[in-house]
Amino acid sequence: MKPTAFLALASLVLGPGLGIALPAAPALAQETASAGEVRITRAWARATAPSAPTGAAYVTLVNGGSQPDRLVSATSPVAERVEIHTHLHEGGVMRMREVEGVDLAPGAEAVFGPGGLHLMLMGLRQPLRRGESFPLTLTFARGAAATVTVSVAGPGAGGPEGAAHGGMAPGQGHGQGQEHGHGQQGHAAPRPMH
Ligand SMILES: [Cu+2]
Repeated sequence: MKPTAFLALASLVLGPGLGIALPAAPALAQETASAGEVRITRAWARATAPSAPTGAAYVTLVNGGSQPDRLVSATSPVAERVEIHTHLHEGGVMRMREVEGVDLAPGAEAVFGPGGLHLMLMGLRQPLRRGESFPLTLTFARGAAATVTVSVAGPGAGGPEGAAHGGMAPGQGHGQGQEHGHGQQGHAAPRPMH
C-alpha cells in the first residue's frame, strides 16, 4: 500500500503546483462576462480629467440566447450612479439622452462606443486613469447580472487599448492595436462628447 499512497500524495502536490500557472493569465483583464445568455465583451472607458464629474464606459453586448433580453441598469463603485445614454441627432446637433434600456433580440449585438450608446458614470468618485480598471455591473431584464472589468484607455481613444483579444503570448508585438478596423464606429462627429 505504501507505493500507492506515495503516488496519490505526489499527484496531490503536483496538481496545485501546475494549477498556479493558469490563474495568472485571466488576471490581466476580465473584460468579458456572461449574464444569462448575454455575453459582455470589450468593456472599456476613456480616461477623464482629474476633476471631471462624469465619465463614460462602453461595452459590446451579444444575446446568444433564443429569447429577447434587455439591458436595464448598471452600477459601478467609481460613480454615484450609472445611466444608459445614447446620442441623438436633433436639428443637426448631437445630444445625449438617457434611455430606459437597450433591447437585445436573440442573436443581436449592441456595440457601445463614443458618439453612440454609452454607460454614463454620474458623480465620478475618482478620476479614470489610463491603464487602470474598475468594475461595472450590468443587470438584464431576464434577471441575470454580471460584472465586467472596464479597462481605461487614453482620453481620446476610440477603443480599448492593449491586446485584450485573449492573446497570452507575451512576445506578441501588437504595437498600438491600429489594425482593429471596426468600421462601424461612424466618425461623423468630429468631437463626440462621450
Ligand atoms: Cu452621456
